[in-house]
Amino acid sequence: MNLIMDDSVKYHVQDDIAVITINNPPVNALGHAVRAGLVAAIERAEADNAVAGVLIHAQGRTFPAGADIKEFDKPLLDPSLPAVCDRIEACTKPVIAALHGTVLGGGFEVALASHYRIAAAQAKIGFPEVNLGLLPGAGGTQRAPRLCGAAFALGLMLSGKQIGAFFAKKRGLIDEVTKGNILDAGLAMARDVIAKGTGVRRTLERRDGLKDPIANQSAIKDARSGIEGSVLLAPAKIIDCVEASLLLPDEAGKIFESIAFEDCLASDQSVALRHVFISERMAANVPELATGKVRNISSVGVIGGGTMGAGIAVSLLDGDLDVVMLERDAASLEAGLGRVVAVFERSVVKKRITEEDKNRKLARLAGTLNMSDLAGVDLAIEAVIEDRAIKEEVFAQLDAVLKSGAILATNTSYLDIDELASSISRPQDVVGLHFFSPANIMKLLEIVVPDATSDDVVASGFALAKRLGKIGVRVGVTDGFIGNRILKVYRLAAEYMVEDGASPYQVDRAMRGYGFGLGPFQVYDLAGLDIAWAQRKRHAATRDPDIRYTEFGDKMCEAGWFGQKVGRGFYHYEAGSRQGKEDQAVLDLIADARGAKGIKPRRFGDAEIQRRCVSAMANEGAKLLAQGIALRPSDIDVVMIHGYGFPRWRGGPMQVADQVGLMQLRSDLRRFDTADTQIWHPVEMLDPLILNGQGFGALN
Ligand code: T1G
Repeated sequence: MNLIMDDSVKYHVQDDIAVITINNPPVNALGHAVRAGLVAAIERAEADNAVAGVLIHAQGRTFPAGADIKEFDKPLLDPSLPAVCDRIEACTKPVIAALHGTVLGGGFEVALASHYRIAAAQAKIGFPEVNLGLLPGAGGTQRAPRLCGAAFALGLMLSGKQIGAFFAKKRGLIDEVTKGNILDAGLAMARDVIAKGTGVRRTLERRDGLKDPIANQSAIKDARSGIEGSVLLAPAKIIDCVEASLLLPDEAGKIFESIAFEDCLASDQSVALRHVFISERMAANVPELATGKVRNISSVGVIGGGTMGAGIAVSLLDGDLDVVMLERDAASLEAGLGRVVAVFERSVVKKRITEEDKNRKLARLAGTLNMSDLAGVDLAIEAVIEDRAIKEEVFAQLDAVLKSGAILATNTSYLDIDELASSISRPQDVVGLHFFSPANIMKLLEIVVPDATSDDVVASGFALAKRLGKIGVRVGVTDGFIGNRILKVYRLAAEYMVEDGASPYQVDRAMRGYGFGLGPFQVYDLAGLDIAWAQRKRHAATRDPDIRYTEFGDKMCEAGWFGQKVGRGFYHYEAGSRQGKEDQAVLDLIADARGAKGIKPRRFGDAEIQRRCVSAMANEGAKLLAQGIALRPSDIDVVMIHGYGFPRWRGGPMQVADQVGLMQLRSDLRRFDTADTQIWHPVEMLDPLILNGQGFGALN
């Protein structure tokens, strides 16, 4: 007898087993229809005398990968996921869950609420809720510890990491693992359970993981000390819930969990983290995909084997692409190839890859001194020094040798790519691929689209980003693209405050307190003060004399204080140490610079420092939107989080502006704005949004 609930949950009886099939692509998220379908199916199976057991499995690439994240910002419809899990667990006939793909969050909670679990050998299991500022809110914090103990459950829930099926079995979370077809194996397990008459086996009634209360209590203690000082809400709530599973009766534990879940769900942190999850995926939706045809890229020429060139080569080899590195002389080529080999050797030592993996990847790497050896590549990426004349020369040579249809990419961080493209015969094949250092680690890739570039090339850029495991963000041509343009105003905000009385060390502390790993002046020391100095000098002739200019940075560079690489910048570094010490000489230099301008220093509170920096970033973000450089506000958040260390749990400068409210943002900007600073002058586009009671989110 076949009964269709709706497409997302199907029900049929095979022999005496009710087979419930979840089918909600792409990842069988447990949206409302699936939840309602599951409850209806369980009730149908229970009422059907021909049914002796129930099998839950999923079609497509995975068993449910969790609750539907896109439903969290809407009123949640019944049945809730905790209710679905309770209904499955309460079923009077044994329920077997057959797991494959990435069984995550609520998906694994459905499995835990089932009475038996079998997984495909390749299946991955995990509780990634903490990455969304949430906790396993459908009984996971109560049921998991009963099977695997508090320590392992906490490890899974606080890390958000996935584990393999065999490991999950070893830890008692899974009963069986099959190398065969998961549906067949699930049916076989159901028949076996029915035949043996082992019946229902409710996880909440299990005590396998609770046999050693001492160990469980110390796991709670260790976990608490492990998050000491953290501002994140979810990890603390997770520990509270797992502790509740040890101390409270079943129902009370579940109620405790659901209250904690609601607290997390409503928190700004979770709203921000969910925004980031969706924004990371939305960034790939660019207009050129509708018309652009992705070109095949299997071989890539990398011009320049310096830090960036070598990192890009590693990333391409990790993407199983063939790479030819070109350098201007044998010594540079040897050094460039050496850098690539060194990265893989370090990964072998750290057991991230095997010796075989390393050899397989390096077998795809070649080096050359002859541009003509790049004639056959599908893509060429130049990563030579940031000098326009040299880059134009490289592009001219590439234009002369590359096959028709090859893509020419530049890794420039600042230069005008429209000009670079117009310097060759095929501007339609030019694109900016702005990697971030270290290029084999950083997930962000700014895909810069000059005016003449074809949709095929843009679409190919995004396909490459996906292949390299990067998050591609579409950017129009402007000085500094999205990230460096916002970094520039962030730095100006920090420098203005220092000239007005704040210490660079206080500004760094305030921004670390805000959630950045490093403050702006520590980043200056890391990157090198001379880089920005060279840029300021490059723009000196065109600088607007009416706009405020702080001199203390130039004075430090004139003194040779370029940062970590010379042991001295805003901080002083002992030989071989990356830990900077505050330096009175820097404070004296700044005080002299103030004195020279007659500036009477004033005090800044940390909150004002944070608000001045973040509001300047959001304002610049709005300018980038108004100029059409950025497609949507969420792209700006993705760039700042993945490229510039903006704290993920705050969601990015545009998300923060929405949480603060654009009205508040505008009044802050008006308060900070002065005639000689542009960075806080409110952008006009704020007004209509405020008028309509909207936030930047309305533009996503
Ligand atoms: N809800 C809604 N949509 C989802 C989704 C989810 N849970 N997971 C993925 N998608 C969409 C995604 O937006 C994209 O859509 C498409 O699926 C492919 O995803 C009560 C509270 C599963 C490992 O956190 O980690 O359960 O962009 O591009 O790289 O305790 O997606 O194509 O339109 O990422 O192969 C817990 C989140 C939820 C898992 C696949 N679960 N997902 O990675 O593909 S909270 C998660 C992932 C919860 C309960 C709690 C990954 C993936 P589009 P993709 P992928």
